[in-house]
Amino acid sequence: MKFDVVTIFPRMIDAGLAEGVVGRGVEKGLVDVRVHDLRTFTTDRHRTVDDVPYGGGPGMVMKVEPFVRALEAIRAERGAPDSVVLLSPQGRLFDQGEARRLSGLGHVVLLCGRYEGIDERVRDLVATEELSIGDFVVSGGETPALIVIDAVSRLVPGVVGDRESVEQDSFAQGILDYPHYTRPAEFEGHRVPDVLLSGHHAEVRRWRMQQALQRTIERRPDLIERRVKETGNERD
Ligand code: 4FN
Repeated sequence: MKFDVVTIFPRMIDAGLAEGVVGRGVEKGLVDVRVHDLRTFTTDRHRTVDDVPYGGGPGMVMKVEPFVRALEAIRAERGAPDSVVLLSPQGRLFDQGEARRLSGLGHVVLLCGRYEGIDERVRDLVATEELSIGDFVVSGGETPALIVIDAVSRLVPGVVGDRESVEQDSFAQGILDYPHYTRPAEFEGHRVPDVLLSGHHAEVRRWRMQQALQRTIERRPDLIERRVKETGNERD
């Protein structure tokens, strides 16, 4: 799986990929991330990536030309990507379904914004789709890009170890996780539920399933609704 990230803060992406499961996937060569400093695609002495907004108003807008030149360079070095994603609050909401879809592509480019916004022609001429990680204000597209790389890379075979992938199952099924406990069995009067200490594996499985479903219904009924829509069945 190939990613190219276009950003004015390449070290933010490097730092985010240095550790953890995805970091190991990168080391193993299963995930190939190349980070491109947008400023290297400028042509003026000051390496300008932003300018004042037409029509006035506060803040600065990212210029179109550096993004176009970045994509030309990526196409030349790495071939035509399957998708060019602009990370933006106007995008479709990124969810596990979107992660699964992107993981089926071989080569994805991620464009990160900064300042007040990006010249609309980046959408029209460079991006092929637009994704948002959620409804909140962030300072730039870099942390959203890292989230997308993380979620997609986990679905690339071999990136997540066998042990971790078992844990992933309940997420993949689209419901919340059950409560987890480890030693000690009692901490400041808070005891681990007896069933988990009982050694009755079938009982443990039942309890976990019940807890996971109860929590999902109480805290995220929308996840159950979505499962009904996707599978026509909230049981399996
Ligand atoms: N954000 C909102 C409304 C208006 C602006 C923002 C906002 C970074 C360049 C975009 C935000 C959220 C999810 C990228 C937010 C995302 C961004 C994302 C993002 C700097 C301009 C900006 C109504 C959503 C709160 C700043 C709502 N997923 N502008 O955050 O890039 O990917």
